[in-house]
Amino acid sequence: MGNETAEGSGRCLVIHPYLSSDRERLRPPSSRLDEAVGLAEAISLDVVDRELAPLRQVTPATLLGGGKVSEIAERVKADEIDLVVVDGTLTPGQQRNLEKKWQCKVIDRTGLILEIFGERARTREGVLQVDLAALNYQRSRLVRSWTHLERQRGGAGFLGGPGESQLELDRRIIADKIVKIERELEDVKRTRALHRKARERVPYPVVALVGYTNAGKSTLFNRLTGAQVLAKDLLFATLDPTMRLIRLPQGRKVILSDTVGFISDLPTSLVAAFRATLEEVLSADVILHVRDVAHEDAAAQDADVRKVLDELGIDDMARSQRLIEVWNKIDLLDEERRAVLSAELARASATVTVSAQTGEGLDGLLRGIEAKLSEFAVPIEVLIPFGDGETLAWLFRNGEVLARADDGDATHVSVLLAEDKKRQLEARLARKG
Ligand SMILES: Nc1nc2c(ncn2[C@@H]2O[C@H](COP(=O)(O)OP(=O)(O)OP(=O)(O)O)[C@@H](O)[C@H]2O)c(=O)[nH]1
Ligand SMILES: [Mg+2]
Repeated sequence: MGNETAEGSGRCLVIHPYLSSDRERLRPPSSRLDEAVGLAEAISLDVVDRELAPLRQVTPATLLGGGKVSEIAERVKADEIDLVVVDGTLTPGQQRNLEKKWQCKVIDRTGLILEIFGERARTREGVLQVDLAALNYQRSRLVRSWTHLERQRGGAGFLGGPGESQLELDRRIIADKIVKIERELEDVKRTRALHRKARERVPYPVVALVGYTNAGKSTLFNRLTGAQVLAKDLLFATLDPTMRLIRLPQGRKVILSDTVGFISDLPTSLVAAFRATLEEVLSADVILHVRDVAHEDAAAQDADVRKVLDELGIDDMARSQRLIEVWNKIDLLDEERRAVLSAELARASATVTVSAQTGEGLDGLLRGIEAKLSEFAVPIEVLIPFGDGETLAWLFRNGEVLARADDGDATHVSVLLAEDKKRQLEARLARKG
C-alpha cells in the first residue's frame, strides 16, 4: 500500500472537523480529537499541532470553510508541517484541493487507519486484507499516477492501447490487482476454514476476546496465557488473530483468541476486510467483551462494539447466551467510581470486573467462562453404532439422556449436552471414523 506518509513520519497536524449543529454526538469532539491524535501517534507521526474545527456547514470544495483553510495554511507554513490529518471523510477532490492550498500532504481518517493497518499486518491474510482495502480506497481517489504502480508496470505504455490515458491504465491495473488479491484471499480463507474444521474436531471450546482498541484485550490474553503478545498503549496494537490453549481452574481446556480491536467509524472498506477475521469470533463458544471502564468514552465505545457485533450477526439472544462483559482497568478507578460501578454491576448479568494489569478479578472471570460453557445444554440426536458401549456410557456420564431407542445396528440417543461436551462428542465420533 502507499507508504508515503509512514515514510515521511514527519511533523503532523491533526484536525477534527465536526458540524456544530450536530447535537446527537455520543462523544465530545475533544475526545474524538484525542483519539485521532492517538491514531496518528500509532504510526509514529510527530503530532506537533492539534485542532478542533467546528463547521457551520460543509464547503464542498474543501470541507472546511475558506477562513479556516487559510488559517491552517499559515500554521502549516509556520510550524513546518509535513502532513495534515483530517479526522473525517474527504472526497478525493477535497483532499487534492487541500493539498494544493496547504502545500503539504493531507490524509483523512480512512487513509490514516489504512496506514496503521498496513504497518501492523503480519499474517498473509492480514496483509492481503489490508492491501485489498487500500486498493479499493485508492481506486476511488486515483487522480495521478501512483509510484507504487509505476514500478510494477515496468515498460510504460505496454499494457494499454494507444490513446488510453494514464489514469485509465492505473484504474485497470488496480482492478486487475484487486481481482488477483481477492483470489489469493479465497485460497487463504479456504485453508483457514480447513484449519478451523480441524480445530472443531479438537475438543476445546473457543473463547474470543473482543473490544474497543486499547481496552486491554492483549494484556488480558497475556495474563491468562503467559504469552507475550504486544500489549501497548497504542491504538490497533493487535491486528492479526492469535490463539493459545489455556486450562481453566477445574481442569477444562479452552482456546483463547485475541484479535483486532474495534474503533468508532471504522471505514466500511475495512469493516468488510476484517469481517473474515472477526468471523472467527462468530463461531466462538464464549465471547469476552473487554471494556476499558476507566475511559471517559466507555459508554460510547460500548455502543460502537455492540454495533459491530450486531453487524456480524451476534444479536441480543446470542449475546445473552455467549457473551461475558469484562470490565477492565478497575485499578484506575477511585473509591467513588468503584462504588458507582458496583451498583451497576449488581444490575448487570454475566459481567465481571477485572484488572488485567494487576490480576484482580481474574479468578472470577475464569469461573465465569466455566459457568458459561456448561450453562447452555442443547438437545441433540446421536446415532451410536452398536458395540460402541463406551460412547453410550460417556453420554450418560456427560449429558442428560432424554431418550434412547435401539434399531438394528445402531442406537438413537436424544441427549442434552453442554456446548463443550458437544465438541468432545464430535471429536470422539470423528476419531472413531
Ligand atoms: N491500568 C491498567 N492498564 C491496563 C489494563 N489492561 C490493559 N492496560 C493498558 O492499556 C493499554 C492497552 O492494552 P492492550 O492490551 O494493548 O489493549 P488491546 O485491547 O489489545 O488493544 P488493541 O490491540 O490496540 O486493540 C496498555 O498500555 C496496557 O498496559 C488494566 O487492567 N489496568
Ligand atoms: Mg491487542
